[in-house]
Amino acid sequence: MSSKSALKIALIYALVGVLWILFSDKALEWLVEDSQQLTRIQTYKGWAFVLVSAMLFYVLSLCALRQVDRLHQSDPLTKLLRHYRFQLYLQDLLSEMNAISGHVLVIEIDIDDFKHLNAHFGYEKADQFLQLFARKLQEHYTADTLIARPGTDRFLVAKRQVRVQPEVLEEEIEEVRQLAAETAREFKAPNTICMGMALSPRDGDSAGLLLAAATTALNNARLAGPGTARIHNAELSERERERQELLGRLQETLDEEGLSLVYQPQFAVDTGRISGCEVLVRWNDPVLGFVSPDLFIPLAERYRLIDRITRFVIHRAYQELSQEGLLGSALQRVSVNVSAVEFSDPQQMEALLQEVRSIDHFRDFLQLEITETAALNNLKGSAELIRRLREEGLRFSIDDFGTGYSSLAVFKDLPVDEIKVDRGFIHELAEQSRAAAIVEAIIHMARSFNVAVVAEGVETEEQLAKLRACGCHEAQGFLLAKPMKLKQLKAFIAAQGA
Ligand code: G
Ligand code: G
Ligand code: MN
Repeated sequence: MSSKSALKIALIYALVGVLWILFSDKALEWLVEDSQQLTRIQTYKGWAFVLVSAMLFYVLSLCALRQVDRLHQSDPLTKLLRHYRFQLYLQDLLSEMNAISGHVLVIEIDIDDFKHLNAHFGYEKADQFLQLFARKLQEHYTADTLIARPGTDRFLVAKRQVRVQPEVLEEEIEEVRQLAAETAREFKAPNTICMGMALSPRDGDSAGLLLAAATTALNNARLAGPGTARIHNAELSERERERQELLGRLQETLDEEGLSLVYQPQFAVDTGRISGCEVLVRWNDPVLGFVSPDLFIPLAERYRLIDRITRFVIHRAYQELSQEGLLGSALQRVSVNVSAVEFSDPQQMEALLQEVRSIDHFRDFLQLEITETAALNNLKGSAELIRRLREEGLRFSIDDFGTGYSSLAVFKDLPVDEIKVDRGFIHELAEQSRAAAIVEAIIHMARSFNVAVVAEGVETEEQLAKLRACGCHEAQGFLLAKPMKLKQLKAFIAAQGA
């Protein structure tokens, strides 16, 4: 950039000089005939040249320096790039990546309802919000990612993109969304963000085109409502649109309390009697039909609806089971799944605890199930949280035990009541002697720590026999009972008692 400017100045100077030399003497000779006068005027001409070139230098260097100034200006609030510089750098990045057939991803971000943030918190606090979000963006991306704040509550990101599959781009969206959510959480503000994404060269191979595509995508996202994101390419954003539709439907269903529950009994291996049950949520939508929890649970986790689901499940399970008189008699223990997202968020766990306190009678029977990876993620935090929840009278179970990298830490550091041996081990129990040895060792260890063991996903008599031989306490699986509705559960329990 600077060498180009310098060259331009030198060329203009050289051109003016050459023209001067070529034409000024000729003009003088033509105008002035007296040679003495000519010599005197020649001297003035020399002075005039110095004056003109000085002025020329002044003008040219002023222009060049102004450009440099503009380039080096960053946003004083966030220290991010200004729009102008961002666009120049983006063009450089594009030239570089176009040359090697690479991709550049541009994300344009708009903070939803920033006006409200300003009005509610005041400008100073709102500024701090922007600063924090900017810092999170900077920390999140590598140093060669371009990040700008082109407007009050607008941000721009441009980066080299190696993998361009839809899932990868969606992950990008998700990560930025997470940064915004963290920022909002720290400020206890409800704000979300909208995002528009564009990818070169598909959506544009110049800075101008690519930015325009990102802005179009952002505008589409904003039309769809707060918290949404759009990828410029129509086919890709179709998936995002479908997901938003599903999310909207899920929200409505939650408002109408339209989800339902099924219960899967768990059995004592030695007596074959029901020892408890796991509650599983179901979504049977009048329009969409059956929607698998594997689809909507991750969606709910992502859009912060999961705590509402958990509270619903706890409440409804208590209602249903106590209404049928099953609590305390046939069922001594009811397990409810708590997602990793909730477990790692103190606010959500506090809300969950409130819910549990409000139905005091349920506490003696309720057991929370969290996956092993969630529990081990932050071992110290988990241990404290579990201890606290147990003080409140809740029991704790570790789901999918054995799938993490440091399962033994569960025994060493977590005060849990129960582990559920992952169905992967149970599945191989009959064919694989190593799996059997591992399960046996787990059961031994659990016994010595006074932790109950449930084998999950028991599907064959052979597996059950092996578990019995290993001294496993309890089993759950299709062989013994599938997840069932309340009425069936009642009948099942009645038949067992008979
Ligand atoms: O049968 P099943 O398809 O229900 O469950 C699929 C997945 O969804 C399992 O991993 C299960 O743990 C999870 N799941 C089912 N019900 C709930 C629930 O109420 N809360 C949470 N967080 N996960 C659930
Ligand atoms: O542990 P988690 O909450 O992920 O387990 C609940 C899931 O396990 C539900 O989807 C339930 O339908 C499923 N499930 C229950 N019993 C069995 C079984 O015997 N085999 C398999 N494959 N899945 C089971
Ligand atoms: Mn479970």
